[in-house]
Amino acid sequence: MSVRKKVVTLDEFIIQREKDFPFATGDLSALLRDIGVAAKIVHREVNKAGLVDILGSVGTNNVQGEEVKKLDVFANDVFISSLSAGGQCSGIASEENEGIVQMENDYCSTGKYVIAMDPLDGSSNIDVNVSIGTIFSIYRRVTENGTVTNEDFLQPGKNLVAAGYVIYGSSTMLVYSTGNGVNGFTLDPSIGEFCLSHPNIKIPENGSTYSVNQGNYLKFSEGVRAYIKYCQGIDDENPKPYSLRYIGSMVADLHRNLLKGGIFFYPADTSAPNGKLRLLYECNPMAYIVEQAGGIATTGTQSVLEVQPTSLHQRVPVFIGSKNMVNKAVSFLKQYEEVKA
Ligand code: P6P
Repeated sequence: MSVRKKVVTLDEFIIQREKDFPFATGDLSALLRDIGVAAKIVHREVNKAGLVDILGSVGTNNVQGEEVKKLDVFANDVFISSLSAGGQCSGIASEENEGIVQMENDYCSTGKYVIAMDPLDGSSNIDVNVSIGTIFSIYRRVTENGTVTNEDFLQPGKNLVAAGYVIYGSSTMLVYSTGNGVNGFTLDPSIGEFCLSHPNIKIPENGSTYSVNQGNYLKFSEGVRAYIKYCQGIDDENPKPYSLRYIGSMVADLHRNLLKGGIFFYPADTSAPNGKLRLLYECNPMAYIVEQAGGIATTGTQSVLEVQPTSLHQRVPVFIGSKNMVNKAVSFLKQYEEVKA
């Protein structure tokens, strides 16, 4: 009788990998498990989002008499309560909150980590059933015990101890790295567990997909426009044009490019001099993951992970994905002297 291949659950994987870190205390493992629990709760609600209108539109009560929240507010509340219950996280910087969220109970003010997160990125896509995601990044706090300060969060991405995302799509996946490669887990709703499905993810060095909002084309710099023409054009080096794939949900676009190869870019333009995407909880965590998988993430002038943050919600331009594609894009910026050669 063939023995069914044992699935490795997220919890088992975290515990196994903890042994790779001789000085691991188990706190980061507990934090990652808390994130997994919150992701399952958000998965449940996202998956019935389409039913909200039947059960009660946002802002009213549903048939169970529960207040129906906008899903991004709901996701924010779920992650904050799950992380504050665990005790390892002292504070959160969230896309949904202007300032830092201090963990409620004193027990958490001794937690050694802080988290920057976008609880539900791309939430405008929920109503049209397009994949959305949660993005998180974990730093060791730099201040001593007590309330956390901006200083704990305004650390360059190279200081991250872990980062990851959850994609709520045709299946729900959690992809994360603690600096030792990237692994992907697919939620099996029949057992309520994230199971290892994509071990040791490596992004192909080349790809044939580019992801950019071409609606902004006329507002882009000359170098960016020239690179887009390169992606579309035919020349000896690029015998056939790339395919444009742009979902408008960063997690979905980057997840596809991570697995298949490709480049995603959200450059600066005349109306957004620093681009649109946030450094702390979109660009840094995604850059951490992509670089752990062998790719590159740059603002065009420097590595994303080297940027010294100055504010919680600051934006940076970003070019991220397959190494050779990102380097090609930067070569166009250099050619048009938009970055120092
Ligand atoms: P645009 C979603 O709102 C988001 O923050 C990212 O997930 C996505 O990549 C980007 O904005 C899309 O922005 O301007 O192309 O609609």
